[in-house]
Amino acid sequence: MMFDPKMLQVYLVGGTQDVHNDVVKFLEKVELAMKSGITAFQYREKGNSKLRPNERVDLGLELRTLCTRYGIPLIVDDDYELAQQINADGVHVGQNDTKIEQVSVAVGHQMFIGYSCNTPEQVERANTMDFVDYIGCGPVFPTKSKSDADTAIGINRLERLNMISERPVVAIGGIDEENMKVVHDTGVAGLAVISLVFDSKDLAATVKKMKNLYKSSRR
Ligand code: TZP
Ligand code: MG
Repeated sequence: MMFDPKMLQVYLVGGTQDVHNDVVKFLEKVELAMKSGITAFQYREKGNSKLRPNERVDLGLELRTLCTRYGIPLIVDDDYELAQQINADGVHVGQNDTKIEQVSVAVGHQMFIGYSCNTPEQVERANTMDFVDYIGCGPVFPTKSKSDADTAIGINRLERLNMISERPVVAIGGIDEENMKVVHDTGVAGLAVISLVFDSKDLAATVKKMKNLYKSSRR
């Protein structure tokens, strides 16, 4: 699948650790989110995840089937070998993950590449990398979903990073129903969330609220 910045609008990130290590519940929630209109899904299995490598491949293949059925891209966090094994559309790389140049060489033009950046220097560097398709900026607000998360950057710095970036930006970290509009209004191409969707009491309604932000704007 070719990269399109619109894919970033309602970007769900998650792995079994985000659903109390319950694979069945994880797949149910992911499918409901897809039905409700998320525009991308990133498989991020880590932290306190209990899945072994072969189980990640099996689950990844189920996610591959779901993403194809609902017509949205499957992106894998960091593990480009897993991404290749499950024929993902994209791979997302952090500053402390495998070196992005190495990932780019490994995946070539088979996959699009996302890169986490949260300082002006990191964004300027990403601007020089023609293999980077989008950048992820955050955490915007404090988050409980990433144990090694950096300090929150806040709305003003997010706005500044988005202005500097020559790639579309997806904002991540602590986005909730109260703050999603101010995050959207910084001009970012999309919102990436974990707990807002996985912990929602009405997952379909939450996804629809996120979609509506982008429906009523020209982006
Ligand atoms: N990267 C920066 S913050 C974050 C990641 C993966 C976690 C976002 O989770 P939540 O629950 O939407 O704050
Ligand atoms: Mg990472």
